Amino acid sequence: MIASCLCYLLLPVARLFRVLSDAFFACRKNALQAKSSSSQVEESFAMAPQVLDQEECEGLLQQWPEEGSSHVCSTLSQGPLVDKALAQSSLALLMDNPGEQDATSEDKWSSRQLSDLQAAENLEEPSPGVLGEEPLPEVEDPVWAAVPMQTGPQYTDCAVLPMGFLAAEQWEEDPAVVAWRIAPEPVPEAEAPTWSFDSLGQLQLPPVEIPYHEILWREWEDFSTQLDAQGLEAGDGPQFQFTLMSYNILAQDLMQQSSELYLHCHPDILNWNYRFANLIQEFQHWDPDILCLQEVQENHYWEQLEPSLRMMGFTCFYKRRTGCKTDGCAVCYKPTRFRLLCASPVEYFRPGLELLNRDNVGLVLLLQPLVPEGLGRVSVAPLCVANTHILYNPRRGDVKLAQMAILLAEVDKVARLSDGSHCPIILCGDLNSVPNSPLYNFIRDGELQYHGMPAWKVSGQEDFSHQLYQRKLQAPLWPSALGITDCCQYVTFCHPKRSKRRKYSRDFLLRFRFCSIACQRPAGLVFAEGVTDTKPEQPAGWAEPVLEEDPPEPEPAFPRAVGTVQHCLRLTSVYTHFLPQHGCPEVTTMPLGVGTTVDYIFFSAEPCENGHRTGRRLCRDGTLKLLGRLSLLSEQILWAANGLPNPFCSSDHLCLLASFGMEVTAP
Ligand code: KL2
Repeated sequence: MIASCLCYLLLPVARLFRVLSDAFFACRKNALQAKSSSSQVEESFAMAPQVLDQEECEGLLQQWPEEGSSHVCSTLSQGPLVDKALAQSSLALLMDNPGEQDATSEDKWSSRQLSDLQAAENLEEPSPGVLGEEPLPEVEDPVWAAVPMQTGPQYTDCAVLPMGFLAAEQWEEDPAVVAWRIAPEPVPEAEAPTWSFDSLGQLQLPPVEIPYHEILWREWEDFSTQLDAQGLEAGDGPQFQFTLMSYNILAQDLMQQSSELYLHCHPDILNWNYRFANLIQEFQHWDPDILCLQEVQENHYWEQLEPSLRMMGFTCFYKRRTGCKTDGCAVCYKPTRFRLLCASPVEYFRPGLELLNRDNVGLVLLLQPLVPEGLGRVSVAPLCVANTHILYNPRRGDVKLAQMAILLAEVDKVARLSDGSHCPIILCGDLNSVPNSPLYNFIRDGELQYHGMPAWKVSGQEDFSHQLYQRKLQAPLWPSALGITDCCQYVTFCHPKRSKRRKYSRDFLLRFRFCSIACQRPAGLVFAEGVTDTKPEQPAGWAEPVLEEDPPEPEPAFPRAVGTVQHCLRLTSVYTHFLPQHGCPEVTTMPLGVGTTVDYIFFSAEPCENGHRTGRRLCRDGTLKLLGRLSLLSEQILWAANGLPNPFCSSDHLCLLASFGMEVTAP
């Protein structure tokens, strides 16, 4: 009886989900085909067919809650979902088994949970797909298989291969792959995922690591031979050189909580163990000296990432988000290149402050570069590395700004040298704000007039101008009790002497003139006629004790600017957010196929050669020199690879990688 009632209730909900997911698949497929045809590829970016799917996706997009399901604390076991049967059963439930799905699903998330749990119970049973006993129902024209595309002139640097091309023999013939395969293996053989299992000819990946960088080719841009303002090459003179990667690796829990964002992906490529192997491969391939990760799930960090990164020669620091969030930020560095001077985890959550009630975090390290012995007796300044993942919510720019202010205050403290200046700084991570947004410009220009600005404008992620109620930023943005000035400095670091001196006002101190202690003659007081020979006259009616009244509020320890925030770290971005050779924007992530930049590597730069900031833009000839960067990709290229994540890039973000040189000076 209860079961049949449940069936009646849940069946329509499940059907609705299926219709929506079908519509979404169709919309993805249409857009994919449109994007991959050569005629479309040749169109200008302004005509990019991202408009094609907009209407179709609108229905789905409208369903997004303000913060998605980020409040949900998943209790689902994160055990390894490596089993093929499991992946296939969830695929079958998701795509082609409406009957089974309808019987158990309340919504798309619970249907996935149930299928995962069911499959987990059946782990012992042989997988039908592998043994060929009962082939899975055929999926017509799978949307996750990248559509074969004609390689136009725009794509000469981009070897996008359709899935069907990924036959083992072809990989084995490729010398790049041979070289790749003899590289040290980070993942033990037993844990390596096997993905050449589909008897239906789909997802026939070879059982070897796939050199993703050969699939989605990313150019290394070398600036080391470019002349700077003084006419010197960036690589001139003795230098300490290092590389830094910033990468949002997509926490498995967050992915499952926002599963509607990943319907375009084959479930197997979303499997954590598959993704983990790919991510490790990426770290190994680019081999950075410093690795700044976001969305690092705590259990994955301790059980897999930290041990693997340690084996690769990294020392790692981790800061989990507050509250019930299971992910956080990690900063890893090579102890052969740097010595740790200090590590400072940063929590943005402040109890009792509505503005800072979110669970995002940052992590700031101060590293001493270790100069190679060949350079003789020379010294290099310490390097401050800050990594963060700022709040996603596109409406809450006020929160994002306050979080950034806390990080900047921490960086100011950690990077401050004894003379008040700062050592070289790298600030990177996922800022959930787009280029040239007020938050971005604040970091780059050092100043933002925020008073009266609608909160949604701060990050530039979405346009909410049509909405009736718009939260506006009011001055002061955060209360003085936070202990951070409008210059994004901790109060104690801002006016240490002044704040001590002005702890009590003159009026307050004057009230102690006639208290009994003040009227007692000190024992050793020198007698000076007319000066120390008289007793102070206590006014008539002066009541003692003087401290009956509440002492007045201490004066604000620091002045507050009106509606402006500033910072004095001179920062500029490694990336320019534009691909001149393609004539289109760079992309670091593409939720639902829409490419955007939200990840950054900012670094210390000096003002332009005329001594003051021209248009508040900075050039790159400071103590930290940008020597090169790994180019980002365009939305079009990523579309051709079925968006992100795809079989080769296992996160919904691209990694950012830059090479720097630091001046070396004689002691
Ligand atoms: O944009 V992100 O993805 O940097 O890749 O950071 C957040 C979002 C991450 C941590 O909160 O979870 C994702 N719609 C889409 N994505 C969301 C949503 C949402 N409503 N909420 C959180 N995230």
